[in-house]
Amino acid sequence: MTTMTPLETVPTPVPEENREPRSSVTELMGQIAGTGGDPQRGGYTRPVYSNAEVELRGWFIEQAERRGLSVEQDNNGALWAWWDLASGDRTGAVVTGSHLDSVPGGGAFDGPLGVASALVAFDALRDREELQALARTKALVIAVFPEEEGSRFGVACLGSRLLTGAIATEKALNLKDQDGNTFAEVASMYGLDPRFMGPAPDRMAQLGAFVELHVEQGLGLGELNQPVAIGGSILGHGRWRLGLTGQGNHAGTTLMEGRKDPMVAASRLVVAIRDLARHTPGARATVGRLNLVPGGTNVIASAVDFWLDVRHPDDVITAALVQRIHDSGLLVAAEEGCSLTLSQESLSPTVTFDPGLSARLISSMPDAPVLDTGAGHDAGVLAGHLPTAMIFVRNPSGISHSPEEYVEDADAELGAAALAESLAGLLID
Ligand code: HGY
Ligand code: MN
Ligand code: MN
Repeated sequence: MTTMTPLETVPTPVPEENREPRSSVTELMGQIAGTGGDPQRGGYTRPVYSNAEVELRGWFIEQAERRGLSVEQDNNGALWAWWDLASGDRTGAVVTGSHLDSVPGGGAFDGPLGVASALVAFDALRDREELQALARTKALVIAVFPEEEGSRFGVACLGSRLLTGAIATEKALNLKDQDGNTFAEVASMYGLDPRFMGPAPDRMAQLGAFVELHVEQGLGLGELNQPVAIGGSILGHGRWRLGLTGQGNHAGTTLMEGRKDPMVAASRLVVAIRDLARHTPGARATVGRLNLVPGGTNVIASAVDFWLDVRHPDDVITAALVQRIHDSGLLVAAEEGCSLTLSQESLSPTVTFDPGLSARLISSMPDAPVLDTGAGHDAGVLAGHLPTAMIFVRNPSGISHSPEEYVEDADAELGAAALAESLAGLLID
C-alpha cells in the first residue's frame, strides 16, 4: 500500500475573497527567474534535490496552496496538487504538469513552463466552474515529477519511471550523482524514505488522462508560424556509458610512441560516433558529458568515461547503431592500447501519443499542427499506462537545453489557454 504523505503545511483552501489575483504565465515564470541561475554556464542549473530545485518546489507548493489545491508529496518525491471534487472522488483524475529540474545551464522554460501553465489553466477552469460554465465530473491534479532530465542521477524521467515501475527500485536507489551520493541518500536528506519508494499502483489507478504542456525543443512551430502544437510522438532514446582505460603517466617524461592515452581514444571515438550517426538516416548521437581521470594539465589520463545519447524513431536501428559504435570503439581502443567498456543506462522506445486523446485536443485546437519531438518527457513514460498527450509552445530560437531557449509572453498565455481548453473537455467526461 503506498502511503501518500500529505505535506504538514497544507492549510484549508483559501476563501475566494482572500485568493491571489489571477497570475499570467509570464508573471509566474518571473517569480522563479532568479532561482538556480548559473553564472558560469549561463541559464539555469537546477538538479533534483539541489537548493534551487527545492526552492522551486516550495514556490509550486505555495502557488498551489494559495489556489486552494491540496498538495501531496508521494514516496518518490513527486508533487501532486489536487483540485478535488466536492465528493472527493479521484477516479479517472485528469493530470497535467511537468518538471522543475533542469539540465546544467538549461533554459528557463524546459519543465517550468508546463508547471506554470498548469497553474494558469487551473485558474481559468476554476473561474469557469464558478461561473457555472464547467460542470466537472473529474478531479484535476497538477503533477511535478522529479529528475525528469536525469542530470543528477543519469536516468531521465526517474520520478515517473519509479511511479510506474519502469525502473527497478533497487537500481534507482543505487544510482549515484557525480559526487558519489546515491539517490537513496540524497532523497533521504530531502526527507523521503527509500523504504517506501517504488511503483505506486494506487496512485496510477486514480489517473485517467495526462496532458503535459512543454516548450517546443525545435523550430517546427517557428517555421509554421503557429503558437501551439499537439504532440504526435516522442523519438526513442537511450543512454550508454563508455569507459576507456589506458596508462596514466607524466606528460613530459613519456614519449609519444607507445602511449596508452584514453583521451586520444575517446576523441577518436567521439568523431567516429558523429560519422556513424551521420550515415544512419534519422539518427541522432551525442556525447555531451565526459569525465577524465585524473584531469591534470601535465598528466596523461589514466581513464576517460563519457556518456552517449542515441535517438531514432526505430528502436531496431538504434540498437544497430549502438552496436556499430561499440565495434568501432573496440577497434580504436585496441589501436590506442586501451580497453573499452560500454553499459546501457536507460532506453525508452518511441512513443506515439494516444490517438483518441490527441484527436480531442485537435478538435479544441483546430489550427494547431501535430509535431513529433526528439525530446523525452514524463508524458512518454506515462503514455504506457494511461491516455497521454502533449501541447508544445513555440520557441522562436528553436534551441533548448541552453540559455537561448525562449518563449514569447503572448505564446505562453496562448499555451495556457489551449491547455485549459483541452483539460476542460476531459474534466466533464
Ligand atoms: O533528454 C531529453 O530529451 C529530455 O529533455 N529529458
Ligand atoms: Mn523537459
Ligand atoms: Mn529537457
